Amino acid sequence: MTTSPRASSVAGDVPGDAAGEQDRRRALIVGVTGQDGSYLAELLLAKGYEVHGVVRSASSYNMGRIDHLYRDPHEPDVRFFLHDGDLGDSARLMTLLGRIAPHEVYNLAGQSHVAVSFERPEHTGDAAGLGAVRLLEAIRASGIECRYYQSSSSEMFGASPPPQREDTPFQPISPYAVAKLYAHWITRNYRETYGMFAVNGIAFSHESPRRHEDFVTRKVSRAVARIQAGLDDYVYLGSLDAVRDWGYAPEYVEGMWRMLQADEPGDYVLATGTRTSVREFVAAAFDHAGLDWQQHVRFDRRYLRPAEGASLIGDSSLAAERLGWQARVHGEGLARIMVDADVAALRHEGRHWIDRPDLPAWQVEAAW
Ligand code: GDR
Repeated sequence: MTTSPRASSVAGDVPGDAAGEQDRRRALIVGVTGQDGSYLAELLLAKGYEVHGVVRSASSYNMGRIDHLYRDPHEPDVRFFLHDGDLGDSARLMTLLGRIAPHEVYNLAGQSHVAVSFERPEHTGDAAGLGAVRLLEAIRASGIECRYYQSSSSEMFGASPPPQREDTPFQPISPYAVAKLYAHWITRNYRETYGMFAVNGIAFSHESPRRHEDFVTRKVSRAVARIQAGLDDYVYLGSLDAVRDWGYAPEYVEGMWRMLQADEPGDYVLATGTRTSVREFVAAAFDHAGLDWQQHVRFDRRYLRPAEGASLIGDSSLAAERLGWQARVHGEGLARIMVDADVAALRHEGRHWIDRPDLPAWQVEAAW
């Protein structure tokens, strides 16, 4: 079912004020239609929250990942609401904050594709960088007492050698990473200057069957399913030598939530601590489907990046110690989960939210 944001919001954009609802915790997720936003919405709803998502106005809305959370607003106990808005519209952010009065705000929005950021550096800076200060300033100006989560990225470490921790120097090497670094520091600045409970989760790559196929893990798992089904013969990739620390997105949104439950605000690395090269991920994914990857993978230089940094491998011992957070799924286990999901999706045929190859990742990943 495809819903319009307005259709799932109650009149006036605000939930009712019946007894009990006053005490319920409210969260605002900017970027609710993306991979992380959808998992976080599920997590918070399961914890009893009232969840408000900001959805970017568009001629066609991208609701695939959250359709299953939709309930008709006339049904009793609806706790999931969607609102038009985006990180480019400060006035709208102020209005939403004033109406919803959230206890927690999660900024998961913004152009999130590293390669795209070389093509669209200005847009990336506006969305991933300035978007954060618009939201922080809206919170400050509205005087709402809430906790703020900023989705920082391991890409900020860039050329710094692994393992990367909270105190590892940042050496960004892409417009995306530079934009994220601005958002990271402005979040710290608001924490230190205004005493806001504002935190950065420095998340290493986290993947799932909900990943857009413009990212390499999903591109590979989807290709494996299609090749196994006889629909394709090859997948075209760039660097197989790149090394990432790949974790499982549902575990990472739990880490985000834990950061906002801590006694003190702080910045934390979220990572598995394990290294997997693109080649190893590819081999594991094909192997799981009984295929030899070397027969099906072709090189295409269009997928090479102008700059490829050091290996990104995180050390999240601070999050383990202070938040009790630890990643369990990584690398090859992740490849198996993603291949299984794509094989099942293909077998069940029906239209799957995943199947929007017509939309670029920057449009699908999040509402900014
Ligand atoms: P990444 O994700 O840059 O780690 O950013 P991506 O999956 O795009 O690239 C991972 C590595 O794979 C190499 N690669 C390819 N990448 C893509 N997309 N397509 C290909 O065909 C291909 N072939 C090889 C890349 O060069 C790269 O080294 C992700 C995003 O989610 C960011 O938003 C987030 O901040 C970081 O992870 C942490």
